[in-house]
Amino acid sequence: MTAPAGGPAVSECFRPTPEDRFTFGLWTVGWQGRDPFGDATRPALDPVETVERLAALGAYGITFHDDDLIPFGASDGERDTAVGRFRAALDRTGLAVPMATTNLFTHPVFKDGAFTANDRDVRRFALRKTLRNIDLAAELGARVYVAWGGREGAESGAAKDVRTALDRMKEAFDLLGQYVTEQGYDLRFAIEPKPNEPRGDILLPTVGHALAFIERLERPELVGVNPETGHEQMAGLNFPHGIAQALWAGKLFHIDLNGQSGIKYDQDLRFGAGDLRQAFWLVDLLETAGYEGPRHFDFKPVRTDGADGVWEAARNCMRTYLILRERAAAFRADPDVGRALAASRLPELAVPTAPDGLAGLLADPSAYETFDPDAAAERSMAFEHLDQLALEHLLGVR
Ligand code: XLS
Ligand code: MN
Ligand code: MN
Repeated sequence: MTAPAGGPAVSECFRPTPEDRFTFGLWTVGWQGRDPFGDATRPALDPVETVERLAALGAYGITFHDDDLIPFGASDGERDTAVGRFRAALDRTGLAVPMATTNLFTHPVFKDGAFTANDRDVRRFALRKTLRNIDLAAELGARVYVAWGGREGAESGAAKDVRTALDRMKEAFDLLGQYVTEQGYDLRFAIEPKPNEPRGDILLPTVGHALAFIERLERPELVGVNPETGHEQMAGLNFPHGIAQALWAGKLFHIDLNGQSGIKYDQDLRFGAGDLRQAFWLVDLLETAGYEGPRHFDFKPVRTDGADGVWEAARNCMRTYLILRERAAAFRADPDVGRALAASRLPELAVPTAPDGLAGLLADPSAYETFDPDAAAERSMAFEHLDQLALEHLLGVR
């Protein structure tokens, strides 16, 4: 993957292939640049063209909201035509559909939420809309169904009884779990947390909130998380740490990769923009922890650019991931790093604290009676050297 001396130019390296499992949402490259202050700056994209372009760039798959593919309110005939054209493009290109999701936020009917709208009729409609698209997702071979509750939230305290809303949220996921079980679908759910935008405050705002919620469900094994880089960073959180905890809990069912510069609106920059150091540690984590799911990019190509910028940004998301993968592997393979990790006592963290149990701990005088805390406090952890080694690998000077 790296440019060897006398080998191909760097621009020829880091070319993705379907084995890299890169996927994109139809709505990402398809974003027309409409924002709260301005109209679209680009024309609509045909999903068929998107499939063809992404396949040519070396992507593995494509994902969609129901309404990205089938306009809201389309007739059955229009629906069949849209799905038929899309499926034919998938067959032609070999692109997979590993994930699908529901749009429960654009139509004004969802202005107060979907699964937790105060209005019961809206909740029932939201569930039926979701179940309908789950059938299509299963038909197209998706294994993960994402649930982003963008409108599940409030702007004012009295407007939402949060404990009761969580009862309704649980009811919805229990029904969805029952449905896929009864249909025999090989499909699991991934909740996508986000702290705010479009609601002032959104329910299940972080990975931690979602993980705790999942354990209260009837079928917790069917539900995991789909964390997005920028969403955790909008809350000032460390994204690789959140991902590590999701992996630790066996709940990283899917991931949305993008870029974000600090605590502000959801920027959805291309992957690697924003906090590059967190991107480096994230790739290091995904590649060493055995995560086998898709590397899904959920970003918005900058609205200043035309189609050239759209496809270049898609290419760059994948290229940057591959560059960081190579940089992280170089960091792990460097003998100086091995020595620095040992000096920082990382191997010791993997040793259980009390392998001989509580009795052994209580019976060991070196653990307390003869332990010299002042001497232990004097040992340097040598983290500075370790961190500089990582930075230099990231910068490509080692
Ligand atoms: C919005 C979300 C959305 C989900 C899918 O902020 O990222 O795009 O990923 O509904
Ligand atoms: Mn986002
Ligand atoms: Mn997302």
